[in-house]
Amino acid sequence: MFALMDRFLKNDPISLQKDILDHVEYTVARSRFNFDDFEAYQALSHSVRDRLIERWHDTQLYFKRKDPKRVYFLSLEFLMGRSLSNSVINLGIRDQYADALGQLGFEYEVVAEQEGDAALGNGGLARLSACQMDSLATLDYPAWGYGLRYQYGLFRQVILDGFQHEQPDYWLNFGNPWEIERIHVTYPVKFYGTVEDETLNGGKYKVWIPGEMVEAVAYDNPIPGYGTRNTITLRLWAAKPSDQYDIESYNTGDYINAVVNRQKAETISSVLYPDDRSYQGKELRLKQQYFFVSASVQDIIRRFKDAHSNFDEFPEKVALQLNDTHPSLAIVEVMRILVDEEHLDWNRASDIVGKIFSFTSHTVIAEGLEKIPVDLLASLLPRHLQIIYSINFKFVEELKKKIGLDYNRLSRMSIIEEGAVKSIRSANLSIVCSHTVNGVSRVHLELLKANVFKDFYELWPEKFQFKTNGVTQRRWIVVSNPSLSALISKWLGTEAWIRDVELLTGLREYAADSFLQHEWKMVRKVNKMRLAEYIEAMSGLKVSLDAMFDVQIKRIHEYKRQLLNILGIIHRYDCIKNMEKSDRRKVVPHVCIIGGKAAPGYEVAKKIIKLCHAVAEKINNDSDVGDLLKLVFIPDYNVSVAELVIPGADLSQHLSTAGNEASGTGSMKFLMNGCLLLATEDGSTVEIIEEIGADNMFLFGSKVHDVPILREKGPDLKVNLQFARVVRMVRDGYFGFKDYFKSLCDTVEVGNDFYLLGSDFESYLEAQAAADKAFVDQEKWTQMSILSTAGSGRFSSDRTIQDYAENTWGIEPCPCPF
Ligand code: DL6
Repeated sequence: MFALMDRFLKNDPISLQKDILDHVEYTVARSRFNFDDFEAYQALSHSVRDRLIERWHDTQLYFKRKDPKRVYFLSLEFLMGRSLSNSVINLGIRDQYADALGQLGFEYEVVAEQEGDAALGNGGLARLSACQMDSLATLDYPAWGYGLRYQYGLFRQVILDGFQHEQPDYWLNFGNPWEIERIHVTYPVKFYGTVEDETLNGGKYKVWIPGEMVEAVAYDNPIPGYGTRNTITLRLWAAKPSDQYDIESYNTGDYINAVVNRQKAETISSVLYPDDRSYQGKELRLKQQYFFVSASVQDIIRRFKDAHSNFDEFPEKVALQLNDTHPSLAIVEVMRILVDEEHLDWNRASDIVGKIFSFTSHTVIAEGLEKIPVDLLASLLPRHLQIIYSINFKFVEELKKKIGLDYNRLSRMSIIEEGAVKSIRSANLSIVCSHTVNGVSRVHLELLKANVFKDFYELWPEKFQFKTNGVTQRRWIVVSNPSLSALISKWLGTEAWIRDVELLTGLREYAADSFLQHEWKMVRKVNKMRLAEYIEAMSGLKVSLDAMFDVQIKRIHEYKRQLLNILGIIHRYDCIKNMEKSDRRKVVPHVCIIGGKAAPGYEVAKKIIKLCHAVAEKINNDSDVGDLLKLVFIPDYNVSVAELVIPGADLSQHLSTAGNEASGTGSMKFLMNGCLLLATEDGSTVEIIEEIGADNMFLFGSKVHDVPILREKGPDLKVNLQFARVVRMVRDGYFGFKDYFKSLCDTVEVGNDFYLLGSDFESYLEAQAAADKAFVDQEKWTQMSILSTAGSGRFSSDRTIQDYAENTWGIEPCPCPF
């Protein structure tokens, strides 16, 4: 045992210091007597990585020996953010590193700040994947994540004169110590070409002769669990030119062009598509999807074949999770490999496929569902199109037996959509070929059953489940809010809640305790100070710590209704301006903070950002209003900005029109941090109410079932006068840019107001007033804040993952014992 332990790197401050200095000298190639914060970060991260690698090897070796059933989580997006702080917390060596750095004359926090974000995703779905990886590792599940290693992550948002501009995020510019390139783990990925018939040993098979081939190279990112040695793998694929394929083109004599053409292969993994709600049918996007699933499926089958020879055992060893429809071609790729390459009979292959795939949808709107134009697929993946036709033919034949010749329904359920542009419906393919279809909250599942997937639900009710999303408390409390984390542990008398977050309910019994309340307020105040410093550094604006920090940070979307927030702020401003001076003493000061990116082609969202800046310009420069109201737009919102903003927020706003947010995970992060929520009854909020009670938050707005009725009424809806007044102020140019904002104002006029801002405005203002009233009573507010954290346990991704493991994937923990 000693010999085994002895081989591990040591974690005492002296060994860590030596290690950091060695990396300064031999990895970063700087003098150990002279290096800066960034070089310290590079050395530190390599030192941490060494420790990760030890655990990772052990875990992988153990998995190999035990050969448990594994889950493979396929996602086109992972929004990992920074890795350093998360890794040292999960490895349990943060304080030792802080000491070691301190003795070298560096401050841990300053060094950790040097790391850029890995932003390989857009928003909710992508950050969820990252949280779920953390939970999979922590709960010891034998899991792999698979995705794409984009060279350019989500664009950087730059604001010039209040307008959003996009700049590329070349996040790899300064190297990435958190990945390991596996030059020997490569797979060929084919595109284009033709399909031919082949006869082999008396059997007839299809052979795909590709027109182009690229190489997928693996980059492994070790993901450590907390309080366990288990360290799992997030394997991301990068595209490289294929050596095997085009020797011929070099022989044609045009060497330069041949080299340039080869480099084009790399464009497949070059850039993340920055739109999270609409699907554009672009060839590059389809190439990305197929590239990553093909490499992943080849890798999974190779691993299976290393230990097994009979594919009947495949479903006992493999569960494949489709994170939305983006990886749905994995279904077809598995079929292709089993039938064309492994020569399994079609029915046997399709039986295997039906047992291994599960699918989770993250969307509520039918228009957001992916459709692949048949022409595009025919040219890019000719064999896959044939396979989809065969799957569909068999499905429709079976369906006819069950529902008869109801052609409308048959055509709605078909995987192929006829019409001006004949297309493949990725969601239908995923539902037909998966054993389980999951929604991401209870409301979401109800919506899927009633609308988007109604026909399928009626056919296979047993397939449909929901797993309410969750976030990891390691990242969203322990890493981002260390003082709150320490306070919680102190009052609960244990750190066990970091793995077993339901223990947070233990805080309930102290919620009215004045000592806890005092300490809680102090922690929150320090977090507010940090945020205020950031705001000042970023915008020059000084904000009062006595004000309510009132935050809405998320992607900018009409359905998320940042516009409602801004119109509410205009109303507040208007009220203050028209108030007797003596009454102003009663006003609760607000610092309104908004942040988020708009998809580059989403004009309305970009106008909302501009309006936010125009309103801020007016309010922040109005000395008559002073500290009573400030509005700040935080540019380039990303994971690390969220880690700073969330702990400093008093109130957070979640304003989606009911029935439009599948779940929403931002609310869960705020809740964990003791921030009160002002929200509609949508997605996850409905379940948050069950945990903390409606009187512990500020609810407003139409309910899910009201929305279709209100939309139907449309033009006959009563105009709210306060709403009409604030829209008129924007329309009349009170904030400038009159012509530019005209079309934005049009979107909320009666008869046009699809997201029901006008109908919800009155109730929104009432919720705001209730929040203001509560804020005045700081004792009550603090109690509500403690109760929010205490009730947040259900919203941990640990709970979500355990539910998936037990009820969808059928996998068991496999803790590495050494
Ligand atoms: O499930 C994660 C997250 C939900 O919390 C949000 O409500 C939902 O809008 C988001 N969906 C996406 C869109 N992606 N697709 N497809 O990010 O998923």
